[in-house]
Amino acid sequence: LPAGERKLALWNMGVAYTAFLIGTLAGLLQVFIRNDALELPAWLDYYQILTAHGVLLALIFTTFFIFAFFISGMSKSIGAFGPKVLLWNWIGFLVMLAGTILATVMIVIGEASVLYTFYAPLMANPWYYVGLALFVIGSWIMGFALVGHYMKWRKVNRGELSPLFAFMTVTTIVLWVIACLGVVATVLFQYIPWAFGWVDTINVELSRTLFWYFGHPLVYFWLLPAYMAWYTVVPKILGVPVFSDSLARLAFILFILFSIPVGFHHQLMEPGISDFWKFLQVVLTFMVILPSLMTAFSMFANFERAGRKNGGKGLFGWFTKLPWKDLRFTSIFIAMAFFIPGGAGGIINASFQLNEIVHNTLWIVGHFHITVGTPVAMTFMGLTYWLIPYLTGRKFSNTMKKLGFIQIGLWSVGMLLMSTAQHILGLLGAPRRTAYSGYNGHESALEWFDGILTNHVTMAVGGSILFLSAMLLLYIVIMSAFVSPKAVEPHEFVEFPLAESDKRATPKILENWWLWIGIAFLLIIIAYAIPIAQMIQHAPPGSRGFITW
Ligand code: HAS
Repeated sequence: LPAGERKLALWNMGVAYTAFLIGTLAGLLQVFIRNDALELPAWLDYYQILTAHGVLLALIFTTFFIFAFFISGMSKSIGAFGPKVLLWNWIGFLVMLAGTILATVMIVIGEASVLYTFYAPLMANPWYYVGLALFVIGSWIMGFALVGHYMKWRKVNRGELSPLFAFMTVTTIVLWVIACLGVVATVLFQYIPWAFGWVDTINVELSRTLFWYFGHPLVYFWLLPAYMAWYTVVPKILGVPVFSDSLARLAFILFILFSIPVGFHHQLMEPGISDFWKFLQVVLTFMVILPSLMTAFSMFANFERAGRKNGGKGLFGWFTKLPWKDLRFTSIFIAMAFFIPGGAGGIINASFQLNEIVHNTLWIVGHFHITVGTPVAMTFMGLTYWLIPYLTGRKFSNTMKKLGFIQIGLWSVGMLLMSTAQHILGLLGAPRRTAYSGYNGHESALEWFDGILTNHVTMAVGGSILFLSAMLLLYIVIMSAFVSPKAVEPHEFVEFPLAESDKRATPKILENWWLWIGIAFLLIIIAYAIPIAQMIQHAPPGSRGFITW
């Protein structure tokens, strides 16, 4: 890659892993507080740490990492950035960084203990919302800069389908921009005027709805870059071409269509929305499961083709012939395996009646640790092992590979313990987001739960193993960014694995953006227009609409 893109990607990676460090530390404190093993000093609050954990890991780490991956992959697949694209990427990066610093400072000084979902009526210091707004604007600038680079490629290569990596990057950015419209609307027109005191009240139901309009596709903004690695990087490591170019593109298009008009499945227990609209969005949620099932199908096809190519015989013999000694593959494989229960849990959550059992319990915390916390995070780890040395031109030694295996092993065991305990505790009724000591007049709610897997100690043990794994990962990151010797011989350079994708049979209509964006908006209007109008109409006087001056 040219030096400009390397530097840009490395800065994004640097911010991502700084957030990862603070975020995982907050996670460690979290499990100890819930276990009553730690009493916080008066200046530090349970909700403050929970907010830091969620914001830094789920929002900041992921977004900066994703842009590091996009920048490197776009330059690799469609060519070097022009000076304008580089400049706008830097501007976007700096705006995003400014927003991150502002929001983080507000959390650290205890002015924004409102959790990563920042629902009203909890109110943060207004500058926290300004920080969030800057973060989103920065990400849009970077996103548009990358789309500009893509459009230039298309102009030169008129009538041709773009390389799969570029297509998937643009899809993810389109999804992100449409999704952010909800959070931008609520932050700019509801939270900022309310938190600065320009208005007295806020329409809570509307703000929650606009948040979840954004909040659900947000999870696909995390997932799709992981899927990009599964579709384009994994086959290369396996030594096979992409299984089906058109299937991969169709799966991504389905995410544009169905990932947004589904936010009500986070609000199934809320009284302000009628059952009809909830049910409609439950049906649409089941549509968004399809592209993940298509992805699972493609992955098994990759494995079987690669395993058979390597001499695997019989029905399952190919399984043993996969490159298990390749850290890049094994970490992503485990990530995928975690997504089987992770996805199944999502289907349970989305089933209207079953949601009553799991909503607002620790089950949900278990669910997102085996979706974003493992399938996504561990795929990002699998990318980190080669992407950083690739960008810095340093060696990735055998010792680091061994440490990498220990790291992913620890992450898997830690996550298995922690998330299993969380799922079971949730089914037994342990609430999420609750500081237990003194809960509901009890000395401690911990006494309600005992047993091996239904114990908060198991959760804390899992959390501690995860923290150990995170520190090991950071050691590998620092070594491959600053310390490892520079590669000299050709075989010492780390490659950017990107598989061949045969697009001769792929229908051109799949890259007709206006068509898919148009249908996406149509579905959004069908799913949201009437319930939002009702929320505005039925809001108590004084909080009707966005701003009541
Ligand atoms: Fe979710 C809540 C429904 C996917 C993240 N979700 C959350 C929250 C987060 C989150 C963070 O309907 C909490 C929000 C909060 O703070 O309140 N979720 C779903 C559904 C899916 C889903 C239907 N979620 C995700 C992903 C996330 C994520 C992905 C992050 C990246 N979720 C819900 C619902 C709630 C919810 C409700 C609200 C609950 C409540 O009441 O609050 C689907 O997208 C899942 C589809 C996935 C599959 C799996 C396919 C499997 C694959 C792996 C193949 C494996 C291979 C390896 C090839 C159908 C692709 C083979 C290996 C072997 C060993 C055999």
